[in-house]
Amino acid sequence: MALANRFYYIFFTTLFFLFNSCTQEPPAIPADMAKADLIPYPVALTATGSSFALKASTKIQVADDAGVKAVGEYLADKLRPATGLPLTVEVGTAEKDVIHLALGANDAELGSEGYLLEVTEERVHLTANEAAGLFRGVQTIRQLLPAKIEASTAQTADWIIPTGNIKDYPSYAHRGSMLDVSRHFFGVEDVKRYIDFLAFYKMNVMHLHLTDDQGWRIEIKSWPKLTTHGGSTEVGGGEGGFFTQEQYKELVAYAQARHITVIPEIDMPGHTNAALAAYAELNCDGKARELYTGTEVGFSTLCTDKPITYQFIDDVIRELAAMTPGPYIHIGGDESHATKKEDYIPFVNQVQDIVNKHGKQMIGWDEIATASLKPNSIAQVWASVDNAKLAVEQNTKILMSPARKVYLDMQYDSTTTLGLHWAAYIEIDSSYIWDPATYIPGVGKDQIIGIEAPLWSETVTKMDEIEYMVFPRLPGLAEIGWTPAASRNWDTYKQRLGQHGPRMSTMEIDFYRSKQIPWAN
Ligand code: TNX
Repeated sequence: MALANRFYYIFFTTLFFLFNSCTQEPPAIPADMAKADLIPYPVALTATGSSFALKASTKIQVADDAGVKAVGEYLADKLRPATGLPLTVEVGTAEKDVIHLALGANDAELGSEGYLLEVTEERVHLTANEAAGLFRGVQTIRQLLPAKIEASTAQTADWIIPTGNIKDYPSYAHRGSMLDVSRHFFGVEDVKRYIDFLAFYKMNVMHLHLTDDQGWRIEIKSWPKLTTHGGSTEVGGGEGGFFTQEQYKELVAYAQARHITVIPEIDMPGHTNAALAAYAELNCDGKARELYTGTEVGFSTLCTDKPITYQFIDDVIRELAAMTPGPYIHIGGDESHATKKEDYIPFVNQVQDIVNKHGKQMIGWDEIATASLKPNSIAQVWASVDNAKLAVEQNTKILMSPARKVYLDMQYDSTTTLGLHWAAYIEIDSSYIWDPATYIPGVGKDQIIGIEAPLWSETVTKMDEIEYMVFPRLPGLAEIGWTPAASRNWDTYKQRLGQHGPRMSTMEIDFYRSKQIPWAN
């Protein structure tokens, strides 16, 4: 070839390749959605073997609806830091290079929290009946991406989502966790992080145990000493603390933005030493109690035959109900060993009326089933099968929190240094392998609104310790609440949980590395 010809040949082939590399998409990377380590596992999933890639040009397109836009912004906030991509959120319905969020799934089976997710090489299409369903579906999108997506700084990775179709909705309407902020106080930032954990596993209830013997943690403007005095210490004698009403409203709004309902609990008539220390008149003998920093239970009681007691409860419930968009107020009612049974029952009946008067439904620990419950009240079963049966006989629905399975303050085994073991040692398999619908003979799925996992905080003092007790049991409990019993399987679950190790590490969660789990690196 003559020199000039050779030059032209090289020049044009180079141009050809340059041109092609600018206009042609790289081939999609093969990926198998069926191998995705989703927790909770979806109701139905079909993989199609390819992938959708996030690129600099990818947009998040949303329906013209405030709730949908908010979910779009939430998704962008989750995906931008690690990918470094702009992921602009805009109203639109492009067919290519978009994650599209829309309402109008038109599928009654999905309910308010279900979603349909369709991933092709061209786009991700998420639909639901309500914004809550889109929010749950967005958690699936997060989990379909590489674990590094959870990093707070830019990472290098193939940002691909495997192609396929998912149809998904929860088994139980109520899937929650309780945090005891009374025995040790945890502030706004810790509770927000806890709420984010719940959101990631598609849970929808944050129950806050706001008062107990050791501390009153919610400002009540008509009874200010509850917090100024009653909130001034905690187990072990630390300085305690409390939420102002402004801070509390901020938490409720933070949860609401994640389609999570906050259930506030004011425990009574027992577990009330902090209130009895703040106000002498709430005691039968008219003498204020000393603040308490130990861990005994069952020694305190409100004076159930004094009118001021009911004035006090009415004020507290009124102020709390005004800050509570959700349907429930939790009144505790557990372990009232210092209250006579003949006083306890009329007390609970009267408190139920007060809660209803302020437009809310009452929830209480299972002991409340010994009173006359309204059908719209809820008994949270933690210990007593007899109380569960009493509730069912009264047509009252049950919230399942059996201590031997779901108590997050129970130690994993005899070597765990944090926590207690009065109910059981609860390793990951034990926590996962049970079914709420068959756990109590005579109490079936129709009588159960859902499950809730409490973290009592006698031994837990800071966020790292919360994380160690909650993880990795919470993901499994979330799966029990969401995934149909027939699709739950310990052998496949432990593999998926193992793959969540890097995800939890990226989120800087200090989790317990149980030997039962094949942790991925
Ligand atoms: C029992 S469960 C309690 C709490 C304790 C917990 C410790 C329940 C309704 N009451 O007061 O903190 O055990 O595990």
